[in-house]
Amino acid sequence: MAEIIHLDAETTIDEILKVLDQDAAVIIENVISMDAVEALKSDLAPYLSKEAFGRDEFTGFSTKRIGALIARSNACRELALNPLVINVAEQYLNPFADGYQLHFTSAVSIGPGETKQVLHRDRGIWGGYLPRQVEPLMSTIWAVTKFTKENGATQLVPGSHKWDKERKPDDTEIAYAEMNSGSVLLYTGSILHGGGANKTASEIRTGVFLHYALNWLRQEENQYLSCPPSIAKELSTELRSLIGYSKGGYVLGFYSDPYDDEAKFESVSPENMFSKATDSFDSLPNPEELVDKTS
Ligand SMILES: O=C(O)CCC(=O)C(=O)O
Ligand SMILES: [Fe+2]
Repeated sequence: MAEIIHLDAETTIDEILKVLDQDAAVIIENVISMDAVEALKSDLAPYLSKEAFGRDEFTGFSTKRIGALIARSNACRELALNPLVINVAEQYLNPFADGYQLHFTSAVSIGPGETKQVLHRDRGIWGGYLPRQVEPLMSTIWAVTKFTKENGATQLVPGSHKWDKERKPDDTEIAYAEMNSGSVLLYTGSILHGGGANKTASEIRTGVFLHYALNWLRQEENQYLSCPPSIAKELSTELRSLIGYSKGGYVLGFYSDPYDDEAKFESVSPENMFSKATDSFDSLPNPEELVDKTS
């Protein structure tokens, strides 16, 4: 039977990256306290108590999904900046971009009777245009409740990031992300995975999904609408930058202030919207280097 490797929260980033390279999935146990788990539960409860069920087989008719977690939950804001995860995301994605961004936030509650989700690779959201040698995603699922095989723990196929597109796993190659609440599953955009079936009579499996992507890709969840400037102004500069209110490299993601009749704020970093003193990418230090990178 396939297994997902479990490591503890003291494991070095290098060790975690080694397992991610080999399997494309790893569980880090007991990363956050039970108080932090309770805070997540209470932030999410008002939304998960609504009838937010999926609308098709993929999203699941007995599965609830709640987004906009940075706008809606202080506890999720903290999770998004968890130092261990941020370090892994930074290093894992580093070969493919000069930065990374929060790409997707969702609380996913799989209810009793849900059937297993089709196995897929999350990188498919970009429609198959990305070359396979580019790894676009380092994703997390934080266990808010316990994850068991019976209640819908995520199915994963360790090593399938290296498989040909056509290869399908047999049952012995599928592992389940069984973990205690407070633990986190790290997995990449190229691994075959899917939600598990919930065969229990009354247990609900809830995870908080926070996915990190290369900064030159379009985000799956539009962070500027899910967390508009009126809310983003409450966030730290670091978190605002992480969700996309920042520039990637020289010009990626700049804006010009449409309300500025004096045209003083042209082609500036989004951070300018919150602090007029912080445009640090104003000038091009080395034009030749930029030209070199484009060819
Ligand atoms: O709920 C899960 O465990 C996985 C869900 C998933 O992979 C997805 O919706 O893309
Ligand atoms: Fe997925």
